[in-house]
Amino acid sequence: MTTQAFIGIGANLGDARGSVEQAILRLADLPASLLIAQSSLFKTAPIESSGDDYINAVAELRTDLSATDLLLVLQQIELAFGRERPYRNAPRTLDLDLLLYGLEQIHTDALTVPHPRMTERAFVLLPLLQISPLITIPGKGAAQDFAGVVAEQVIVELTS
Ligand code: PH2
Ligand code: MG
Ligand code: MG
Repeated sequence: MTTQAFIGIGANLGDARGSVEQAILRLADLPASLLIAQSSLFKTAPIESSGDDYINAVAELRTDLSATDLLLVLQQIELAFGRERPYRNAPRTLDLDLLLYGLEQIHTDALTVPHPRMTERAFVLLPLLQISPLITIPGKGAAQDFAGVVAEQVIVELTS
């Protein structure tokens, strides 16, 4: 299990909370991978998106999958949850974003890692910091240093 990877999880269509909880179980079942940590679930206001509030979380894996193979299995899980893409940032049953893949910086047509907007979004940054307070974002620096940038965004930790 060679590479530490972080996955951003989001949903705001259908049973969003159930979908995020089920998605974490699916991540725990991925081949050649271990689920190391999962954040709390958070209720968050849509950012550049419409529809209901989102449920968001972040999961940490260790994996032997390549970044490309990890992306493919994440997309398969999204499809299994009925994900459709009618337009950019449309409400979604499940969104699984590869946020970080070790210290790699990846820029291909299919994949940009670190996720380009992760330092601007409380719904990614705060769950990430909850499970990995000292994490560094390659090319950007300590994740903690961006907490002030997102301080105005509405995000509520769900309990039980
Ligand atoms: N995802 C987006 C766009 N906007 N807003 C919230 N609150 N949570 C998300 O997961 C989210 C979003 C694009 O993936
Ligand atoms: Mg996303
Ligand atoms: Mg996505």
